Amino acid sequence: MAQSVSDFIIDRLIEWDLHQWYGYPGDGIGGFDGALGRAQKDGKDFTYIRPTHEEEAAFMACAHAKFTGEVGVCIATSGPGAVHLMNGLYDAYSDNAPVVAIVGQQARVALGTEFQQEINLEQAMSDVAVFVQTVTTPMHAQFVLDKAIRMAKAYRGPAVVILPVDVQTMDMEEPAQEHFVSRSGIGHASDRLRPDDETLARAAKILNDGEKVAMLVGQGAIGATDEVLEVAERLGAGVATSLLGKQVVPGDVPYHTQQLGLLGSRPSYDMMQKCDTLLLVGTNFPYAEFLPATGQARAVQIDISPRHLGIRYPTEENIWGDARTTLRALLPYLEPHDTGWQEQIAAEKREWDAENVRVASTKADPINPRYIYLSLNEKLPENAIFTADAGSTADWYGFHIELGRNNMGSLSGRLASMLAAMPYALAGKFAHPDRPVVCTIGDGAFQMMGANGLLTVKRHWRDWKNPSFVVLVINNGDLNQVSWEMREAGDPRWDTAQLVEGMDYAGYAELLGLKGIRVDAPDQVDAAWDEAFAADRPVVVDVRCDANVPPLPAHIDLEQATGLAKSLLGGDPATRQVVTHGTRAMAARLFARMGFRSDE
Ligand SMILES: Cc1ncc(C[n+]2csc(CCOP(=O)(O)OP(=O)(O)O)c2C)c(N)n1
Ligand SMILES: [Mg+2]
Repeated sequence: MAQSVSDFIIDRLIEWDLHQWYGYPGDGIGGFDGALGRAQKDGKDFTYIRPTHEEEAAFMACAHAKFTGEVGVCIATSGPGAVHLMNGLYDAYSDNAPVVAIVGQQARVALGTEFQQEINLEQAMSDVAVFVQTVTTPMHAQFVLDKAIRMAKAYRGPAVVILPVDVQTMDMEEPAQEHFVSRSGIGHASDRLRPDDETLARAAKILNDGEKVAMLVGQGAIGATDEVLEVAERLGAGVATSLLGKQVVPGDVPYHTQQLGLLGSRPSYDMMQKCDTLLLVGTNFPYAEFLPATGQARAVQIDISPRHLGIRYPTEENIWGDARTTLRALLPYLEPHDTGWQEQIAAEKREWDAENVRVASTKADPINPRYIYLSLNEKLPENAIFTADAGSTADWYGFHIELGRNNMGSLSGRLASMLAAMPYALAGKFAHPDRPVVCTIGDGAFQMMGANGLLTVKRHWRDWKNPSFVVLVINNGDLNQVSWEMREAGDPRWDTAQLVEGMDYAGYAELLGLKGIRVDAPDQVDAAWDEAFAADRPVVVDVRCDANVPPLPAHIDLEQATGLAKSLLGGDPATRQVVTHGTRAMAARLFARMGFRSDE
């Protein structure tokens, strides 16, 4: 049988060293699906996972890219399948993750005819895709696929290959050496970009002149942990990380103040307010109010994407380079600094840690969600992969989880999409089946797609080398993050929109043959983690949490406090509890700072 265009694409993906694909079938991608089935039978070197929704497939491809550094691959049918992919593709776009989507389309003759399941995919995808192209003939397939993979990697985003159904089954043709035809090859260019010496010397001069250097490190520095630490030590700097860059700096580094921003720490905030020099590494942190004032700090930025340089703070030196190579090249130029500033930051961080423990230990009804994370942080296996969702789990992850050198962690960052925690966790597991995975997700997001994700767990967990896959459901009966956002904006929470219908999450896990652990009281939390991590199968830990514990930032500004007061006066049904627990939490912060336990 001659090689079809679909057979060719499958072989070419493998030649590009891409072996983990996520997809969902349909007749618009039918010729490709048929080829996939044959290729699997022939033992070709790829794994095709079909989750229960195309959106999950796209998030899984994005997370695969994040957890491996490779290009993620997802596949969907034309029309509705393609549209379902889009949220995950936007996630890849937003977090600079390279993904290739292979999307079916109706036959070429049907384009623009309003045929069933025919939409203008090039137009629909054009906002999200770094490259989008329809394959028009067999000869065209090689170029389009090669360019898509190359563009995804080079521009760190989703590239979309649209494959009309009639082209899918045509015999492949080798691109000819003739007018109009491009013959393409395989392989990415190295992105180890070493800046020139003059640039490095200018940047070093700024950093050497600084007496209070703050570093803000993002996901662009993943893989550069040693270099980040060496530079920080040399400069006597404190280091804050973005949420996506959390894993770059191990939690036990004393001057790592963890995150900056609404779900960040006070020492991160204070460091930014007091520093005289700022070094941004691989981060596109957008929140101006948490960065130094204009003119307060001289700043240097390092980024692999030139479009991200100089756009968040008036940086003096913008260095186009990858974090690892650039920091390595910069080190010989850097002079040793006094460690007083760094020690001061470490002392503030220790205080913050103690305060956080106290705040997390305050009473709640029935369980303080912060305590769950505090305990989880203690029990987290050293090589676990951690995911959080867009709700309050993102706050608790920011406030209470410190990743170690061998941990990885991620979430839908800039897009901040609900439901991503589950496909992220699944992709983490498929990419690293020997590692424990912890998925933390709100009950709202669990009902959106987490429950479906568990069916994929049910289908595959027996194939995993290490079956440890722990799903924490924050069972608060509420779309809590938004309830708090509403309160801060001065609107009372309203049940019609905010209530999450209760269900038995642990029971659901048991129904699927997994393990379910129900936690109703604070004294069950620690033991629940021990049980979950010792289990011989995936586990759902269903914890009944208090929805009235505020995910308070380290600093509540006057506007937020006024909004909260207005919302409570406006008839928020939980006013009493919010006041009780909110006050308790605030009091805990104050008492903690003064060295008391709030419940003493
Ligand atoms: C796809 C999507 N829809 C809506 C939102 C807005 N949103 C952010 S958090 C949140 C509530 C999440 O509720 P839940 O998953 O129960 O988590 P909780 O905050 O209660 O822990 C909503 C509606 C979003 N970020 N993404
Ligand atoms: Mg909830």
